[in-house]
Amino acid sequence: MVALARSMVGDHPARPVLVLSNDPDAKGLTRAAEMGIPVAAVDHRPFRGDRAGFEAALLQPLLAAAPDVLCLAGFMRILTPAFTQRFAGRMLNIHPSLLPKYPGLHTHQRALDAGDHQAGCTVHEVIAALDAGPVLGQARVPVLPGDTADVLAARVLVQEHRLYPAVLRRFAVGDRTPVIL
Ligand code: NHR
Repeated sequence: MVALARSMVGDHPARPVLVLSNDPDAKGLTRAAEMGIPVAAVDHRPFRGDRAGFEAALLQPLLAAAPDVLCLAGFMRILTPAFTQRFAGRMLNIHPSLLPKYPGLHTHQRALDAGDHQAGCTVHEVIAALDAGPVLGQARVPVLPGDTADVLAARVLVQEHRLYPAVLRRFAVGDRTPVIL
């Protein structure tokens, strides 16, 4: 999120209008506020079993900020089809695997367990089906001997911080040509 926000300066076609979290204690909210970006939080916990209610609450700050593009970054709540439809074609996510490998959770451990020699991250459009939308970019890293999930995750994260800004810069001007790093 900070890498995205920092990238939106100078001749960049986009500017951040809101950082919205489902965790009121997320460090990213403080970081964003320090950068002068409006922030909001909607705690998902009181909405247990009521995804529609949670999303209705998310919509209030979202509609007020009126973003053209939504970027999920570490957002861990599965979104309903009604929500993904509403923002169809303008919501992105970065996922820590080389999709279509390893949609969902625990991607690094799954790559290690499979004996993969490469891992990485993918920016994709968010559709109702989880981690299945059109791919807008990928970055690869080697899997090295002795890697743990945490060590591999840290190596992938460095690439996430390069890839997501590169994809957003294109996407913001309507260019969906995949970015390959
Ligand atoms: N929603 C839709 N409809 N489609 C996608 O592609 C989505 C999405 C919501 C989030 C991010 C994704 C990731 O990059 C994302 C993509 C959360 C889960 C999950 O299982 C899965 C994938 C992603 C995010 N969430 C559990 C849930 O019940 C909660 C897990 C937890 O809290 O640890 O929402 O990884």
